[in-house]
Amino acid sequence: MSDASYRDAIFSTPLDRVARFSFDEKVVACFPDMIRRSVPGYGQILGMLSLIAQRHLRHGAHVYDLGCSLGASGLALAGALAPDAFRYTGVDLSPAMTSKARQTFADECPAYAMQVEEADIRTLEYAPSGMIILNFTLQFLPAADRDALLTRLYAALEPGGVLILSEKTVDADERDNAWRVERYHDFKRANGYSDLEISQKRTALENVLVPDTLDALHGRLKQAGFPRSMTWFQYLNFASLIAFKEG
Ligand code: GEK
Repeated sequence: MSDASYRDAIFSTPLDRVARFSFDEKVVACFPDMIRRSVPGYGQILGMLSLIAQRHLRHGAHVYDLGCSLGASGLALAGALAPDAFRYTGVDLSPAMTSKARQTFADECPAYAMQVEEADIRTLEYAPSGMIILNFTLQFLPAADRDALLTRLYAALEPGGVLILSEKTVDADERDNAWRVERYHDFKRANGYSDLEISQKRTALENVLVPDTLDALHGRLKQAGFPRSMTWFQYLNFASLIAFKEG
């Protein structure tokens, strides 16, 4: 059994003071299990990436995957597209994530042009790209840094390029928000998390993951320069948006 299949039990024992969540070795070891059981629709979003790429990506164009973690989006693209269809660069701040992602690409898709960089996506110099994927990453940046990053990504996209932005969201209406959060906790319970794990993870993510409303996300894309964006996927308090740079 590869260590990628370890079950997430990070918040299963009572912790005196719940530590702030971080993307360290412990998280990397169980990350695929954690994200699959914690993010409603994660698999469906990955599955659609290659279909979106087939429609929007020029042959051989460059793709960024920002906050790539273990490179799941890159693997999804390589699983569906030919080796010469695209060039991929995954970027992540966590050395534990980038070294594992590099190894995975070398093992799983050696014929593909897959690069992984350890860098802060806020300060990276971006090369022109046909598609930029931000799957569940913008939410971890300080709110004050989000607009500036999206503006730089708009500039890096080639005409006709697309940005995929997937995020945990919050509802402006308190009652709607409470309903979504409660059903989300039901979803996690049904996926085998205990009440203790759910509440400890929630505490650990406080002030680390600060979600926007869907309206705020569309507003951020507009201020960045995107003339058009739409929510193409929503499942409870998780959503994926696509933004188009006109060609
Ligand atoms: C997936 N997209 O599997 N610069 C670079 N990376 C960062 C930064 C930053 N400033 N801040 C956070 N990260 C992935 C899932 S996980 C989402 C993305 C989650 C990285 C961080 O190290 C982590 O790997 C990733 O963003 C967020 O489709 O765990 O909920």
